[in-house]
Amino acid sequence: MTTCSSVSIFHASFSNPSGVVVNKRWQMWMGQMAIAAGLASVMACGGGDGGSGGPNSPSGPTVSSTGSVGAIGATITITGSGVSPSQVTVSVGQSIRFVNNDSRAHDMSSDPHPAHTACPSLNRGSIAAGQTRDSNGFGNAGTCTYHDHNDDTNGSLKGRITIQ
Ligand SMILES: [Cu+2]
Repeated sequence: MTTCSSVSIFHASFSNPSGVVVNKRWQMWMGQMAIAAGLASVMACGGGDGGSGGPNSPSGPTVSSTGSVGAIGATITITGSGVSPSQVTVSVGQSIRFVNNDSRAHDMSSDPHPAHTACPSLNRGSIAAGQTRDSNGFGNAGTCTYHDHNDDTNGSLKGRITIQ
């Protein structure tokens, strides 16, 4: 059990009736300070569950995934020359569609390589020649960049998606 004695100390000092006439404004100010201090000590004592979002928490994705395919906001075609267009803009909740018109497979994946963690919506596996693949929906506004995981240093197979 956690001890938070400061709360009861403050409570005692203000529940003790006194014959001395105290300036009312001063009394109210002291009361507010006691409440503030009491709340602060409760919050300080209440910790210990580790919480989330603290400085030691692992950073999540830059743009979350809705977990399912949304309306197609943009179509990106892959050929032997690379991706086109390399920069597109879609709305929050929408997906992008990759059309692989090249003669080899491409594995379009979120940056950074090889973790692929920034925009998990994009990690939809290898797209065989002639096939089409839709991303999952983008869950919030932001910027997603991607690469071909099979050819991660090829600049013509990198692109940028702005979600707004
Ligand atoms: Cu990769």
